[in-house]
Amino acid sequence: ASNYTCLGPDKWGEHCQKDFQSPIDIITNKVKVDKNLGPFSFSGYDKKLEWTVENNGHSVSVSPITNGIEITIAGGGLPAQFQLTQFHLHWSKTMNAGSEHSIDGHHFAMEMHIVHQTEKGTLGNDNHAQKFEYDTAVLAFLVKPGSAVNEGFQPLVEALSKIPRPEMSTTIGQISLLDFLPNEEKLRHYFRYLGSLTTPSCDETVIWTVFEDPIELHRDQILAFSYKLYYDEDQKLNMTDNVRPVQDQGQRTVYKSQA
Ligand code: SG4
Ligand code: ZN
Repeated sequence: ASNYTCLGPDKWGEHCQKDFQSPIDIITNKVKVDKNLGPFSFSGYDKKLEWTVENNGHSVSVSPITNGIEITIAGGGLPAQFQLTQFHLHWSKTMNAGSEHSIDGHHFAMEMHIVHQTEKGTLGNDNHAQKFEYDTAVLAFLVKPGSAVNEGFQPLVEALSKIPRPEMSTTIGQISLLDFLPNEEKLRHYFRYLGSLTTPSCDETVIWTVFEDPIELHRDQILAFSYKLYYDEDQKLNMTDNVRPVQDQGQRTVYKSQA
């Protein structure tokens, strides 16, 4: 992860040296099945929208232009409804190094993070008032290279050449998240643990969901991220390996939805 956010992850501040950090390696024979981890309800995931696509200097961030449409998730063992804010990706030129999470030590080509937010401290009622610090729910999808072009994802790939440098942005449309996510049956199978943002500030406020079933993109679709995007104004540093190394699981348990 050289040059990732100017200073490498080993030089990130003390907020990033705590005990509940992300990503982690998920060791499948240690996960615990949790009956409360039922299916998610997705709302607005099927809506064809325009999206703003921005090179923000460490990833490509894709935010919905919602015009009042709410895109939310609930269920899935989450304590509240969470609202979509953006999605972004992490990647490498190497097909087994671009994911942040790993499964039994195995990294994937990329990882997509669909980020959702809720308000802190809104949980429970008067009897059960609970201070709740986890205001972010990230749905993580591992990406593996396949032989077919993923047509649903292609508009995003084509937009990359318009935003080579930091702070550049463009729009794409009419696209829904379901155009490139696994089908709903497959979305029932996921891992769950509590952790952090994977970039500074590294806030320990994230309910992580890592889906078992990877998304398949063509190898060229994956490589486009490394070759079209740059970290710097001079277009000298390809944006690639924007991946934080795995962190200690510590005392945490990783749960799995019921099969
Ligand atoms: C990437 O740098 C995104 O571009 C950031 O999104 C994101 O920050 C950051 O990763 C950390 O998110 O799911 N990997 S992560 O833990 O979502 C936030 C923006 O800066 C706060 C919009
Ligand atoms: Zn991320």
